Parts: sequence; structure tokens; C-alpha cells
Amino acid sequence: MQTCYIGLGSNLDDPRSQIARALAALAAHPSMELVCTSSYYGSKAVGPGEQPDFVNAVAELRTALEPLDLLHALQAIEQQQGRVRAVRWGARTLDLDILLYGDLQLSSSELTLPHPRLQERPFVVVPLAEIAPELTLPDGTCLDRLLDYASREDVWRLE
Ligand code: ROI
Repeated sequence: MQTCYIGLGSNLDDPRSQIARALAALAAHPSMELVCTSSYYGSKAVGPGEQPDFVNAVAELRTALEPLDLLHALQAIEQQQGRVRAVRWGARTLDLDILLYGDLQLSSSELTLPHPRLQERPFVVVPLAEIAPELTLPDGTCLDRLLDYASREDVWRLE
């Protein structure tokens, strides 16, 4: 079993309920144990052009699935929720990213772990720090250090 952190994001078609449905799907998955979830956060879209604000959250889960099997299971949940994504880095109904898979470091055409942009994205760092404040990344970076640099204006906790 591995402890994994999953980033969830949505900025289309009722983002809060997209995230809630995705968390329910993770909790119901026979090969995953949902350990805990962060609060929901609003965030300014990172990416080109004008797009709606995002809702983001992070979930901790335990699973015996191999990394690529976990990726495919997450992609199946995205598809079930009718993922729409026309342009790279454009608006989307649901994005599920593996942020961390234990301490595994891996780089392939399909999957890079840890998530290559984890450290530079406040909408990931802030919710991750809420549920795993003591976490140290595989490269030795402490999460609370990243939090010091994360720009708080772009990420806000939702009620
Ligand atoms: N921006 C924010 N704020 N949150 C996201 O989840 C997110 N996801 C993305 C891009 C389009 C890069 N920007 C984002 O994939």
C-alpha cells in the first residue's frame, strides 16, 4: 500500500459539485481508501486567456494500485464526469492529478512523479499543506517552506 496525494480542480459546470462527486468516486473506489480531504479552495486560473476561477482541493488516499493503474483509474473518473478540455491549460470540468505517490520519483511519457509543477502552484501547495503540513517531498523540500513562498492572494479557502 502506498500513500498518495491527489489534486482535484474544476472551473466549469458547477465546480464545487464536480469536486464533491469526484471525492465520492474516490471514496467508493474498491482499490482506494480515502484517508482525508482538504477544504475546498477558490483559486485564480493559472494559464492562458480569461477563464473562470477554479475550485481546488487535495485528497490523501492509500492504494495498492501501481502508479499507471492509479492514473488510469483517475482518468476513468474524469471521463465519467464528462471531462471537457478543448485546449491545453484551458478551462476544464474536472482534473485529477497524482501529486505524490509515496516517495516515488518517476518520469515517463505518460506520468511524471512527483507532479512536475507541484512546487510552483499555490492552488496545490496550500490545500496539501492543510492536510499534510509535515510532509517532505522526495527531493527533500519541506512543504512548509513552499508555503512561505506561495502567493496567498491567488488561493482562498471556501466556506
Ligand atoms: N489553475 C488553477 N487555479 N487551478 C487548477 O486546478 C488549474 N489547473 C490547470 C490549469 C489550466 C493549468 N490552471 C489551473 O490545469
